[in-house]
Amino acid sequence: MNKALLSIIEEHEEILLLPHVSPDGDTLGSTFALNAYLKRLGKKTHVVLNDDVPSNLMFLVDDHLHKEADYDALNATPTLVFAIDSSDPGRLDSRQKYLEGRVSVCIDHHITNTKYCDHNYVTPEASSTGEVLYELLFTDDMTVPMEIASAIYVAILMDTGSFRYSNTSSRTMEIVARLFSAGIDYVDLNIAVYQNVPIDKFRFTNMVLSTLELSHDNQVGFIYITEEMLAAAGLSMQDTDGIIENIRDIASIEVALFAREVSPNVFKASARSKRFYDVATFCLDFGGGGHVRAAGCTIKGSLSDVRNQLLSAIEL
Ligand SMILES: [Mn+2]
Repeated sequence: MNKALLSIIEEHEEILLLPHVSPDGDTLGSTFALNAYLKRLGKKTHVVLNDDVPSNLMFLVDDHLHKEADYDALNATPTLVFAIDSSDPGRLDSRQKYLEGRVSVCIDHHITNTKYCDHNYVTPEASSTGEVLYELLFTDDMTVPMEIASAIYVAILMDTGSFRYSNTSSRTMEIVARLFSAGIDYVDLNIAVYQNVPIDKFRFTNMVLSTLELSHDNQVGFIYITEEMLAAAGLSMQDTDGIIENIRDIASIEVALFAREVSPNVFKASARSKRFYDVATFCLDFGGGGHVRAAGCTIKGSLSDVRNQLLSAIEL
């Protein structure tokens, strides 16, 4: 355990944890791993999140999770707040209000992290926030409690694309070995995370993939979803997470782009690259950010405006 972090935790009895908007496996796995750890120390904890948790990650969640309005009605009095896997306060939406007047700690691995908390544990070399958290809480001679090991495994698994991406290091695999030694049921976890797609989401995914447009000598693939398409399918934006990865799987593709309409004429664009293209810089030019191989931004305009802006900004 990191001594500086432990001494911060020791000074507080009631603690708030904040995962980022559009929660993924890393932010949720890391949040609930830390939540379990804090509970073991006898702390009173709360997790506040406005967005829905994806159905395949619901198993990570416990009854400490609240929506902002429900949590506010509790009149809880935490004095310490953790921001998890969130590079800037915007990733916490309206919940960034909880940083005010409390001791704040950020645990993250985004190179774009703005160090907006009182204490910032940010390791850009780490594959995931799960990996950063492991290094903060444990040493390799310690046995990691099973429920914590399972949650950290999911965090690392999902942010490394199942250990396929270049952020996977020998240290990542050493940590995973420690998690295996803790006795986690990794087959069960892999099935829960990946082989657990509801049939309506599967059919919807195929519909979104059918919007594929190739450009730049077939090296760029663009897909989209409008609010109308989503409403017709009766699904939420959360159900579109991960669809973009299918585009990157195409042999000729270097850059995959996915424009999602989050409100009328406002699109959230996700970008993924395979070998060399820096999508973090690409998205930064649109006011967004992220990692070199996975980044995002928000663009206003009609679908065709947004498509044109994205495709004309790419030089390959
Ligand atoms: Mn992450």
